[in-house]
Amino acid sequence: MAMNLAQKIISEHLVSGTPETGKAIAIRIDQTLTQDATGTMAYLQFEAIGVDRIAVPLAVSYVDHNMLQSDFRNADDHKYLRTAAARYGAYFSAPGNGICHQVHLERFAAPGATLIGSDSHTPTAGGMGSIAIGVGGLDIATTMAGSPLEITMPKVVGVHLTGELTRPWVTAMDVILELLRRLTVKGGVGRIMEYYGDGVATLTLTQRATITNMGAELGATTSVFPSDEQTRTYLKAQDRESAWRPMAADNGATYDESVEINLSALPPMIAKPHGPDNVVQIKQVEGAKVDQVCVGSCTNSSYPVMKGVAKILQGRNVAPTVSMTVTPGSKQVFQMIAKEGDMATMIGAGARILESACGPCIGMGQAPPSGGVSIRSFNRNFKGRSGTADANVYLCNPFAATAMAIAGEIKDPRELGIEVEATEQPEAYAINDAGIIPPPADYQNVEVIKGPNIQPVPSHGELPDRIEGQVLLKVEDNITTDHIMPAGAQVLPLRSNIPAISEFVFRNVDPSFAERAKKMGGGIIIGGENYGQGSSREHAALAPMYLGVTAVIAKSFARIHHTNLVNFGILPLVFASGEAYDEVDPANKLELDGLRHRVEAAQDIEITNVTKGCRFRTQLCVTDRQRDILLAGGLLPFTKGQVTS
Ligand code: MIC
Ligand code: SF4
Repeated sequence: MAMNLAQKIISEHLVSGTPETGKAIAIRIDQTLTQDATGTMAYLQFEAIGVDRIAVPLAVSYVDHNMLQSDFRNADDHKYLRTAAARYGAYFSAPGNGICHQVHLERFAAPGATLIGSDSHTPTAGGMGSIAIGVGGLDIATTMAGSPLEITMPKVVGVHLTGELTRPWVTAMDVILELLRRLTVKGGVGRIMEYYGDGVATLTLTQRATITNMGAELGATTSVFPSDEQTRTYLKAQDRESAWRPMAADNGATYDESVEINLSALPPMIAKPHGPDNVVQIKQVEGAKVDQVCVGSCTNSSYPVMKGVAKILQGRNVAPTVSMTVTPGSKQVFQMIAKEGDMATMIGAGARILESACGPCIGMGQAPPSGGVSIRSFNRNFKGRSGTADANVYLCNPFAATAMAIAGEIKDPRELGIEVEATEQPEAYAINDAGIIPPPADYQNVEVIKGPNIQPVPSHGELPDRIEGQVLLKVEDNITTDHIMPAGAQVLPLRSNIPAISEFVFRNVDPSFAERAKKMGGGIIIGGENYGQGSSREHAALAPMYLGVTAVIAKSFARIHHTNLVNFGILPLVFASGEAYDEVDPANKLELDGLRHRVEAAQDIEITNVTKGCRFRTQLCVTDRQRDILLAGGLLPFTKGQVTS
């Protein structure tokens, strides 16, 4: 049978199940990545499982998120991650090497490999032809401890690319913005986006990585490109040609759904506040004064992007009322643009150069002014994520963003009279892996060092037969994990301390949430469609669990958050009918009875609304293994049970 590329790679790694849409499958994982904001929990959980050595062929622990180090906490996390990597068998990428997805692409990603990462933008490596999936930290921990990854086989969507990106001011970013415009932030849920067609060969590897990176915003499980001569050229420039293998869908392969994009016809686009799918053409929103422009993030910080930005800034100035930041994605890129004079050009034009890290993308500094307009080449513009609650954040391609930094207002860059030239891929990147520390041979002697802010992972007992609790909060559609568990400079340093971070749950939605949850001894959350979209941060499940949240009842869930809820023993229940959502109100008292039997028998779960004296039905859409995880009280007790039995 002719297979598409996703089916091929999954079949090569299949451990159990049949790769048919909707069926549970387990796959062997070749590589894992963690970053520091999710990695401390992942390694604490790995330690709690009690296995002596990491069992996957390659694990890399990156430091790129928590980089402000305004006190000992970030630095202590880095030290813990470095010593844990050495002790258990992972590579450690020190602060300064760059953003995990960019560095992984450069130094480790391989065509045909499977990668899981405790970051939602792990699919960036799909640009290399990997099946790369974002998951919660606990899934990384159990995989590092030797378990395969269980997923529900997604649909495979064929994205047929025709034409070429030859129009001025249009980049790979516009391809994914166009897909977001058409499909929305939930259009990719339960799907793998697989790119094919004549347009593919015209895209360089870093352009492909921009597209696969932001496939996360579609809610897709992952996105994948074939591996071809473009892939080989990039790997050769990284001195890794031996990792290359050609990979493509078989002739005659079919897809569950298809979409077509003509690269030659795309205009420069922009996502308006406050969602990455709120996409229009730039010319439709011209006029507003711009306060800030940020170029960088794991979506747009490659060498060709930086070179292009410098060329636009050459001989020009950033408007005096605009604060422009530029973040090179990795040490390689940083070093190369420094050596080749592009950084001097950027500095001369008035740009502020930031270290290679996530930085403003996750609210670690550079918050815009009150009510300000920020134009970013990043992937998320959720309300408040920038650190300024009332800022208006727009997302567009890095060249258009640079043009707006010069213009000082939102403007179609094609009207500015500036020429923009394409940048060639370099023949050789500046490779210096001194900061990527391999695991030592004498690992038994390594002491794992935990600073005072690093607290043990909380866990709870088996699923009870009866739950009762108040509706603590009712929220609308598309609630993000940034709403549930905010990030930013104040909260990120608490990622290794669940009791402390739990105080911030829903802080920007309802500041009294944590206090109320504690007072009520826990309770239940009601959500709309696509509840928990966005990041992979398991803290958005773990911290509510710590506050006593026992169930989330929503119209539908985003994939990673759904799994994270299960992993921490919180029931993710789906309303059987839309009206039931309308009928349940905040502070209603709900009762769930006969739970263990219903979960075991895969039955619908009836809920009594004690306050209103009525009942409604919900479904628990989980795999058989997830039922067992829920019954055990979460993935940690479930896995520990398996390791010891
Ligand atoms: C993000 O972009 O939201 C993050 C910060 O990278 C998260 C991970 C985290 O919260 O630590 C993600 O995308 O998964
Ligand atoms: Fe970092 Fe932003 Fe990428 Fe998340 S989306 S990994 S915060 S650069």
